Amino acid sequence: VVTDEVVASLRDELVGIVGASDVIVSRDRLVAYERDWTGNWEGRALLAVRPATAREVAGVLVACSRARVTVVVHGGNTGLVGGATPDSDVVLDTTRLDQLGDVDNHSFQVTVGAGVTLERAQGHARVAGLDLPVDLGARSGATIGGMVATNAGGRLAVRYGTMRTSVCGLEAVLSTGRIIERLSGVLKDNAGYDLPALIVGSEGTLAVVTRVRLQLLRRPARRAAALVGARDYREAVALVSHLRARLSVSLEAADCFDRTAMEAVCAYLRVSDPLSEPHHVYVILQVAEPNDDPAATLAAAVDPELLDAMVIAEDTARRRALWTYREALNEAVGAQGIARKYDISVPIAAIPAFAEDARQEVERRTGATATVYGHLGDGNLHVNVLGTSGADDGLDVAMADLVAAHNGSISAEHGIGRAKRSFLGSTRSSAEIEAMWAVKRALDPTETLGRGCVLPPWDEPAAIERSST
Ligand code: 2HG
Ligand code: ZN
Repeated sequence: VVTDEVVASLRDELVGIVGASDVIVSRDRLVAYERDWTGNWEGRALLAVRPATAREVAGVLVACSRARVTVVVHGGNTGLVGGATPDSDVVLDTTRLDQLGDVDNHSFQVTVGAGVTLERAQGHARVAGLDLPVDLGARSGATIGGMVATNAGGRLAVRYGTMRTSVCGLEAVLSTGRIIERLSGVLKDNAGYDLPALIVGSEGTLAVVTRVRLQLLRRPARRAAALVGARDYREAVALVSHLRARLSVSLEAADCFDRTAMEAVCAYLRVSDPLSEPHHVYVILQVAEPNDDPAATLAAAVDPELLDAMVIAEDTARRRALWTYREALNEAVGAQGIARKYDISVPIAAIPAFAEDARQEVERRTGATATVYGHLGDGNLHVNVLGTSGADDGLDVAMADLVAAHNGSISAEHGIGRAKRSFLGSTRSSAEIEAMWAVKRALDPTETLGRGCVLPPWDEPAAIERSST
């Protein structure tokens, strides 16, 4: 327990580092940091601090570790696993780490501050005719630092990979106050351990990311999107595999959502299903072409039997409107209540069997119908379950078992955070978790960063363990 005296003297020290206006102590301002927007996570912040440079971050971390106070990093608060929700911690808010570097026209790279939102980084790149290879629905709030810390995936991962693929360097601060800086962006650099790679996806438990060097891509000349109705997941997976083979690099996105999800989003947005008949599964596709007509390419590649159940959007406005059906789902579900969220991945061939097993398991245990959507091309489904008041750990265990049985991962793209840490052992072996703890202790010896996140407590039996190894 951190006493009021410790907090008061820490506050004074932090004011000395960042100035009084960037140390937040009033309760009515702290509440904004204490709750995640899904409603699943709520905690308490001792205070919040808003450093503007890596040096200031270093000062903050040293002061906190010396005072034995833990720190949780807070970007846009769009995470879904409680990783940014404090639990008697200091909140390190990255808002002021907001510099945008010049776009380098030789390498198509840019360096941006951790607190820059995805939308702002996209706008900056687009002025130079370039774009970010990662995109997701929460773009107006999600920060680049948070996306790096969680190795965010999103809708374009099927084509350009997750955040990791686009990070060509970063600057990060350890809890010891040491600053790691690798921002030159040189593509070939095999000098020693790849520390930036280790920090990507470490969810604020190893270091605080302060700046990121990003690889950009040339903005495709023309894009088209399509919504296709499928009979079931088998047909949907077959469609995506067929398109990947036919379209190769033109296919930029292959997301999906089920009928329950379509009904939820139509009710939420007060719109109607764009297809004339209801379907069990909807696939939303995006194709980019430098020269040819992407809509024609798409139409030619789709099985003629499916053409009846397809709408194509060619211009930007219609394409955006079509994507809204998919991107508003998270909010549409949130408007119905607090959902239990499972973010799983399995080999794409296992999607039809997994989706059916998951649906049955949810129905049997809760009586509810799961709302399922995700990134079909990545084998990544988001299973949202409403109306499970209180903790139904039985369902969590059953889902983890199901994922393990299908050789998948309990966290595809949202991370482990606080939500999944007792299940880490269902996807990672004890040898891996031991190695992770060794890394954690080496980089954050005072265990100041991200307490209670990612790694299961050293001495606590895991809720479920992987049977092999
Ligand atoms: C998405 O793909 C996001 O829409 C959020 O990853 C997923 O709401 C969710 O469970
Ligand atoms: Zn997603």
